[in-house]
Amino acid sequence: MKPIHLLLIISVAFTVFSGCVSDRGEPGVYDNQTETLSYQGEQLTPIAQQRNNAIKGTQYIERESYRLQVDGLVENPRDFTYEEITGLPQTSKVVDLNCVEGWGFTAKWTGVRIADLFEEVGAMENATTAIFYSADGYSTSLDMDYLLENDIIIAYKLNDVTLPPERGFPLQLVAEGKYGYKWVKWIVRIELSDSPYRGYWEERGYNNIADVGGPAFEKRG
Ligand SMILES: Nc1nc2c(c(=O)[nH]1)N[C@H]1C(S)=C(S)[C@@H](COP(=O)(O)O)O[C@H]1N2
Ligand SMILES: [Mo]
Repeated sequence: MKPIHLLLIISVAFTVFSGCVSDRGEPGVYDNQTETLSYQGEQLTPIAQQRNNAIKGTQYIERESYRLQVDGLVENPRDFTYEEITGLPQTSKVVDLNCVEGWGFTAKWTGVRIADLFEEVGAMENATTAIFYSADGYSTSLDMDYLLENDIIIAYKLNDVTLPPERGFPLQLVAEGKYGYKWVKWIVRIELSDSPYRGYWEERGYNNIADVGGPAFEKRG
């Protein structure tokens, strides 16, 4: 091979390779786990490039003492440990988070189907709303029908790494198709109810439906 050809091959290879690296960045390492940047042919946003948003900053929750309380209109109200939740059947999917302020990202989310959790506690027939409460005092709600029909999951992993504290460890709701303010982080309690509920941002005028692409605000009065 002529040296000029070798040079050409090297420069093409370098351009292609460095292009990949500079576009997407290196996969991050979180708690000794390396994140995934593609899944089932879809490109994922590196965690370092994902924005986050919270009313009172990061909440630091300890794995050992953590409990998820599930109560309200259920046959068997109870607490779940972190191990009990991660021991339930596991599901992964690629879902976009879209904040109502206009930014968003794509990630792989892994966790438990909320339907499986409700099965554990025996959700009552008359439960129409699930209310989610967080360690920072944040709350939001979603219709039971929406949660069950869309196989909505509560995630404990993001891009194949354990949710970092700033991203909601131990649990974040993956509210597919809904604006970011429905994606409650640091979940500590789920209450099933038979009446509508307005969470932190919804109480301040944001739409309680929160469909991505739909109106951000709601007329009330
Ligand atoms: N507990 C809690 N969850 C929250 C919030 C919050 O302030 N507290 N902010 C919400 C909003 S407005 C958005 S856009 C998303 C951002 O999620 P991310 O940090 O995973 O990107 O978190 C949502 N979940
Ligand atoms: Mo948001």
